[in-house]
Amino acid sequence: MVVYVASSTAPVNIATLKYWGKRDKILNLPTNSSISVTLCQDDLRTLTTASTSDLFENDQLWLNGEIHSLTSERTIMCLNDLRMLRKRLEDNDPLLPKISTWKLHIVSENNFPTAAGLASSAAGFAALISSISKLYQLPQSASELSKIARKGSGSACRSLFGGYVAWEMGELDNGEDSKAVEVAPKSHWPEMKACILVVSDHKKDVPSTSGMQLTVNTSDLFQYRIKQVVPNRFIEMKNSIIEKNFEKFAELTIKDSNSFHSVCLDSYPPIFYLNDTSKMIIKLINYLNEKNGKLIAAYTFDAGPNAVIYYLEEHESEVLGLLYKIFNKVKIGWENYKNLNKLSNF
Ligand code: 2P0
Repeated sequence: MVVYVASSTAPVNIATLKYWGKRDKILNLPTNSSISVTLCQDDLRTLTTASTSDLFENDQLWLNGEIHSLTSERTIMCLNDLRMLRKRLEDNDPLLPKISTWKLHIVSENNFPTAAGLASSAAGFAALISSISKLYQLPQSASELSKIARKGSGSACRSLFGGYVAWEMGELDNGEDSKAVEVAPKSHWPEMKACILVVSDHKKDVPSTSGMQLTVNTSDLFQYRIKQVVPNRFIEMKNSIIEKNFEKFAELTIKDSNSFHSVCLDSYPPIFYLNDTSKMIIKLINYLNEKNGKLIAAYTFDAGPNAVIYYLEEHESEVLGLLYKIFNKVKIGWENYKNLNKLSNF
């Protein structure tokens, strides 16, 4: 029995300029470009092993120990693309083993709780694409592969890279120019730190895919966001990363989180992802920045109440110290609100 095996990891990425809205639901083509920061691989990543053999009867997935069939439309699209690229290699090189028609077995594991509301589908699809492309020995670049990962889950295209990543929305209807590119590697700005505050590990009320369609179809504010706000912000945020200008990066990150949650609220019926604890965190970070007379921390929230806080290493004790003071000692709830209102007395 011959089995070919390859493994790969992909990190979780957190958008600082949010992807929200599709212009093509099948190909996952976005209505705006986005930017993300990839979290440290050691902390949050998916590890995937892909294997193939002529004896395997079905495409099969083991996700965190549970067996799943690989039958979702999005996954099938990704597998078809990868098999087609392998087939092309096989057609051009008669010495290559003909494995493109064999079934695949995929074993995938997250080193973080899937229920923590972190973008697990992004790391999951990126690791899937990356491990199979390794198995098939595909020569395609990370940007080329990101177009396949995008079809699995939009944000997954950004997890093909480490560091600071842009997803260029592209203009073409076939999606050939809608891909992820590196803005800067992690080593460019190693002082940047991220802290995740898990406010709730419940499944989100409105899944991203249906939430963004509701926003596209019903929010007036959304048109303003994608036409008047994001195009400039995309350029400015990339520049702030290249110039390592934390204050600018923080301002844009905070504003874009606010803008994204505003278009959610402007959807009809409205979508609420933030809860009272999220709002306390916003207030806390504003307090911290005001107290310092400059921005030393930025918050961002995805499609859920959990916060990601970005800060520079030199301010770690200040940022984490305050978060610890507020959230680790007091039971989360109304008491915290009262504490927060008393922050100026600290
Ligand atoms: C992002 N989010 O840029 C934004 C911010 C959530 C809020 O990408 O339908 O899971 O699979 O393309 O990628 C979540 O959306 O949606 C997301 P699909 P995805 O990270």
